[in-house]
Amino acid sequence: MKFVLLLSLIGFCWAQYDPHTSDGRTAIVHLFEWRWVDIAKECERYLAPKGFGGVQVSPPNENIVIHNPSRPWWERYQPISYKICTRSGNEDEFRDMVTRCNNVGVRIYVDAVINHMCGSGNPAGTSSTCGSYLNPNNREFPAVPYSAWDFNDNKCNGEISNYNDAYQVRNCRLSGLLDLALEKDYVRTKVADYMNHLIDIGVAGFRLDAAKHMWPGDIKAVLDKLHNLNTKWFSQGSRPFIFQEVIDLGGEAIKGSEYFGNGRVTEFKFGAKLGTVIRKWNGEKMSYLKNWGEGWGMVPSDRALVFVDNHDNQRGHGAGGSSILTFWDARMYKMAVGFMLAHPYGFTRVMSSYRWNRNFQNGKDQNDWIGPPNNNGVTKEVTINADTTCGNDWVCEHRWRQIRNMVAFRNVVNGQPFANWWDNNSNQVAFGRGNRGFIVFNNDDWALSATLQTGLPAGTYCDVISGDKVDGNCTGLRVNVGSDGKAHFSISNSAEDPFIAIHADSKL
Ligand code: AAO
Repeated sequence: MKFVLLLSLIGFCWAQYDPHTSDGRTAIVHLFEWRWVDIAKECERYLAPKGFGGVQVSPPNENIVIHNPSRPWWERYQPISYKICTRSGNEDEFRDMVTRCNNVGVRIYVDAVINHMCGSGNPAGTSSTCGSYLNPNNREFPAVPYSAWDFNDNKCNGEISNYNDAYQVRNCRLSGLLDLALEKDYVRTKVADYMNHLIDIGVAGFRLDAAKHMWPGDIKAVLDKLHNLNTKWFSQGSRPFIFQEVIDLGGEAIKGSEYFGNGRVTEFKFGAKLGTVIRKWNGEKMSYLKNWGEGWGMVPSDRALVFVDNHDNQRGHGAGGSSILTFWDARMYKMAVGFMLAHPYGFTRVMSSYRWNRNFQNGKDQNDWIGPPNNNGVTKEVTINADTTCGNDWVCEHRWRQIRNMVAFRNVVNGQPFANWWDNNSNQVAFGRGNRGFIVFNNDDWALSATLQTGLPAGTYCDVISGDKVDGNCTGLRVNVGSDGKAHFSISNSAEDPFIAIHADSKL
């Protein structure tokens, strides 16, 4: 009996659903297209001190080099080999990043592109980030090596055209990308070797790109071949954290739940619906968020990886549509990210982007392909300005005070129950997390003025949205909580950030 209990405890703590963050840290950040040398520095100078749990990095394996358009971000989703060799850096730089980040308690999660290789229409040659040969027409990738019989063309060599047909979605080509035959043990072994190489270096887990386009059983067969995490940083027997990119907004053949056995899934309803609510589209109101999470038809919290926007839907790729909020809509975006980080649902990922010149024609951004800030294809350094924001067109949303402080809020309230919900039947809402934190939003077109039960101990707290607690003082608003746990809040509808958040560590 005791043994069974112990086993199930181990299963819970060390399994593929656990991100293995240190000190109970609760959020990760996607440093989209960053170089490994910049991520290593960011772990040490910012992410560790601010309480971030980890980083999702762009695919580290060799990819095709596309010249028309010039070096798009999406070339990294067209693998040529499993050498660690991209515009983000080489294997030495990758190893150095993983070591330095782990040493300060920040984990690295790799975006693993294992469903396919490059697009079928690309010419043969050596246009790849490490110079490896490719011949898409013959389906030859000698640097792996893969050849014609390692692909699914015998099942389907056309495009996915019908998302109501699971067979097509998993055997045909996604956007013309050559679809690997993951039912073959040879292919599974090559993929697992790549992932094990990364695990041995010290990564904590993987985002499985295009998981919806792979059979859950094939993914499981690959995962079963994976090593435990490196015991230099992780406890014995730890399994890699797995989150699978499965877009399930409802109404298609494939359901996110089919993938729960393998790990977590990306919950795309989260950002699409939260964007609709904060934009007040379709008659949505923040008061409806009272039962946010499973109550809105989302997957169970302990199976969800959640985010407001991702690298696809912030530029019109993937799914979610026009309701998705991004840094371009900064005021609403900060509220959405603040809500996500305050709410107990799901494991949270913050997006960190670069700026590009958008060019909308008939509602579509013609520049949705533009790659990271660069000089002739060489990715620019992430420079840090005197005010701690980033230069060189790196947006660094994760460094925005409101977002960075809400990551800290989430850590402080970790494990505390959702509590003390209040709303005005419209777009003024508030809720707390046990007796550790409280947040109030005003997304109405009129002022908020209310005395609310915060659940917090009496005292003076610094609002972490308008400022910080510095040397025993608040640089922004103060909130006084009485001995009955109540506090008065006033939020103008024209405030720069119409929300207030206080927590145990922001108390004076
Ligand atoms: C590039 C070129 C292509 C070219 C290809 C090969 O753009 O023109 O044919 O190379 O030469 C990224 C880019 C692609 C790029 C690719 C490779 O986004 O443009 O192709 O790299 O360089 C589907 C997948 C999902 C995928 C998403 C983009 O299911 O896995 O498309 N995301 C990942 C990555 C992404 C990457 C890849 C996969 C490939 O995050 O960056 O692509 O490695 C429906 C389906 C979704 C489907 C979308 C879009 O969604 O449900 O599964 O996502 O369609 O096809 C409403 C619906 C919603 C629907 C949505 C859009 O919201 O409710 O269900 O509308 O119709």
